Amino acid sequence: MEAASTCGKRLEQVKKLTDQLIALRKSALKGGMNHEQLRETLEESSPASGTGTFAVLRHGFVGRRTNPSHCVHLIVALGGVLSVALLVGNYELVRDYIRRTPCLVDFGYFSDEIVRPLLDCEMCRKLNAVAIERNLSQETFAEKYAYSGIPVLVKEGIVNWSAMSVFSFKYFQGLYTLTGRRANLCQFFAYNTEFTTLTDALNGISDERASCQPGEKPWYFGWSNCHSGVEKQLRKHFQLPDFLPANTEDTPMDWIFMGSPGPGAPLHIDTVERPSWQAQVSGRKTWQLVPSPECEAVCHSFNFTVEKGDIMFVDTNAWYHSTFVHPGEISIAIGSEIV
Ligand SMILES: O=C(O)CCC(=O)C(=O)O
Ligand SMILES: [Fe+2]
Repeated sequence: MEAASTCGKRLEQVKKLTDQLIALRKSALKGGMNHEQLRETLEESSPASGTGTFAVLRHGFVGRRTNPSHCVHLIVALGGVLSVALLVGNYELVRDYIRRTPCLVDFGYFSDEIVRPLLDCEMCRKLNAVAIERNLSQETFAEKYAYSGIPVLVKEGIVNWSAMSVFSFKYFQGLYTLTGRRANLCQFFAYNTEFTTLTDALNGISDERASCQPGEKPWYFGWSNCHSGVEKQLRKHFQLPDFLPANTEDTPMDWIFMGSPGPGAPLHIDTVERPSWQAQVSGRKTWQLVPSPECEAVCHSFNFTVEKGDIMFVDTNAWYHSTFVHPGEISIAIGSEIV
């Protein structure tokens, strides 16, 4: 726990190092390495390579597999190793170092920024607000938003979901008592909590804290569900948004983000396959979208607020994003990637 909070306090250092790593990536590309070689170098280092784990992980920095006690030394050591490797032009040094590292997912955060293909900044040029739609049709969605990188907020997009009255902290607590610790096989994002697994978070947050009683610590966490029994239960209470094309296949992986008023997810970019929708079932949450570094000169950051009943759609692989929950109800949001 101590190490985890130390990691949190180092976010500024992390940002500095990320900038250095971006510069490193640019130098490596300039020096003749291509994106493929960079990605291979880093992916080969992962014990999970070949298993598809890389593609499934969403947020490298706070992923389930993080070993927080290693992340501070890694951040520092990695900067050193990469700098030396760059100076001597020895990329194998990087590969060897990564092979031995036990802090895979923390490293993944940086490696994503280093090897992420550069974005085509046309997608965000001139954009300085989220697009707002009501009654968004499947045709308009497909034409304007599905793969354009343009984020859209669909006001009152939730139609007749019992999730709006059923989902609560207590509901999820009850749901996951049935699964036991098997629920922890999927990803958990500790964000603004001291827990390392979903079941610890659900069991460790008292009723008083869950309902934001005065003097209680704020909390916020997220997880993906890969338990089929839970999926069945959840899907009784929501459907895929109407604006998704009829041939959209269901993705089995639901993502849930839940927490009290205060900070939500810290600024990050994802490495998932596709853009995602997210429905605000309870509370009010503001999203901050920030263009990736290569687009900073032509694109802008902006915020937008998702109210209870709204559905947003954004390519979380293309925009850095963070969230903040407004005072009032706890925030509960559910979503998935489009197929
Ligand atoms: O809802 C949140 O707080 C963060 C969600 C997120 O990071 C995502 O969907 O990629
Ligand atoms: Fe994300």
